[in-house]
Amino acid sequence: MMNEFFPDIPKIPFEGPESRNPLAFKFYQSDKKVGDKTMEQHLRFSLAYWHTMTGTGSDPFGVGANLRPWLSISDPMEQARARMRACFEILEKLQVPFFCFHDRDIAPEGETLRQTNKNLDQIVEQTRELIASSGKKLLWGTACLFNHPRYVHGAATSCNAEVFAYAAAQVKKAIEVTHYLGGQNYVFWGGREGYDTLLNTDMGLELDNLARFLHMAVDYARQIGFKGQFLIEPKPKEPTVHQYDSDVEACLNFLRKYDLMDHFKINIEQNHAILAGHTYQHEIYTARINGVLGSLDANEGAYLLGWDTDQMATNIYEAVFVLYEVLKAGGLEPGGLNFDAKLRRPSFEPDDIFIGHVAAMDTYARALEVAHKLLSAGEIEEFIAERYKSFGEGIGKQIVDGSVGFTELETYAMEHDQISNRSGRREMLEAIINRYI
Ligand code: XUL
Ligand code: CO
Repeated sequence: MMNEFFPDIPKIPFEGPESRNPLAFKFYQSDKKVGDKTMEQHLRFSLAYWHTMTGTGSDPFGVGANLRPWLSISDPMEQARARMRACFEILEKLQVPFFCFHDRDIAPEGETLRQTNKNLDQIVEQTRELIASSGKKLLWGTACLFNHPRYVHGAATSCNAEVFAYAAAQVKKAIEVTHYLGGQNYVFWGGREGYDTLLNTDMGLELDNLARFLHMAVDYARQIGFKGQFLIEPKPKEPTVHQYDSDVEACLNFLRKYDLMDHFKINIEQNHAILAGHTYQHEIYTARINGVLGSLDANEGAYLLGWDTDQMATNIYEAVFVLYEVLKAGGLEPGGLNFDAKLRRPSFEPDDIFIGHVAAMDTYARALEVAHKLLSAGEIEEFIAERYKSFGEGIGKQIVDGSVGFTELETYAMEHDQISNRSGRREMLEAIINRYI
């Protein structure tokens, strides 16, 4: 490859579980079949531009520590162009088929909105060429409605109508760009759509306005022929004290109340799930049984910290339950597994980009194989079916069919009041899972 940014990194080979090479896959083989699909088709891995390319390794206590070859370029547009080329080199070497970005990750803001859009257009043209020559794809696009001070009170839920208008203009452009680059989804994470204190907040108006905004987005997308899937990404807090899209159930309530169910599915992130006091599996399961599982932001949060650490996922045990849900849902397409994850600040060398992604890709590949075996063997599913079998016969079936009410159930209970239950066997089930891992 000409003008490489990472000349010492080869295309990552598969070396198998015995390999000690951090720059080799132990489990991920893109063309390996698991059931009726290849690993690549099941997992649909995606790079998150904001963490992997634009992220500097700063934290609230320190400046950026990341060593990145494009950071020595001082002109912001030249740097943006170099970074985009580096992104495609990383995608190629890692065999990651997709990427995701916010508008402001890929091109710098200008003095005016017009200038900002011009900057964006230039990088988008370059991106389109790189997509065409590499075969890589855009999983989703989104707009950054939370970084600039104009969004201090939110964007679609700002108290200031001028901010609502500006945000609309920004999202209009971001949808156009996503469409132009063949994006398969468009994401709304409610960056600052929430409140800091109820003392200054009209929550009813803010939520109505958020719904108005999303309806306008859907209408505009259809007008320009964008056929991608719209996704909402829940998160309960951070940066605001309370984010409106706090978890999958809150999103479902919002989508139903405002008649948006036909247009939206949900993009679920592990770290957001645990901040909401749920497991990742709980959130995916809830989305699955409500028909709104759209895509996954695949990362891992620190259980001892109350904020969004966005770590690369390396916990196979948890990942098994993620893939179990994905397989039960019949897959993620057009969604995918987006590594919304950043390296720890001390992992600042360029190689860490590759080492980190290899670690996470192997985690999900291994988990996919375990989950597939588990589901094919059916031990867990059979146990659950047996546990609920009373609803498939006799009085249980009548309850399910809707042919009895309280009066009939009272008559039944009078005759059957000596009830016996059976053990839930949690420990036995956990031991079964361990046998597959
Ligand atoms: C923030 C977060 C975002 C979204 C995209 O916590 O997860 O990066 O994924 O805006
Ligand atoms: Co995310």
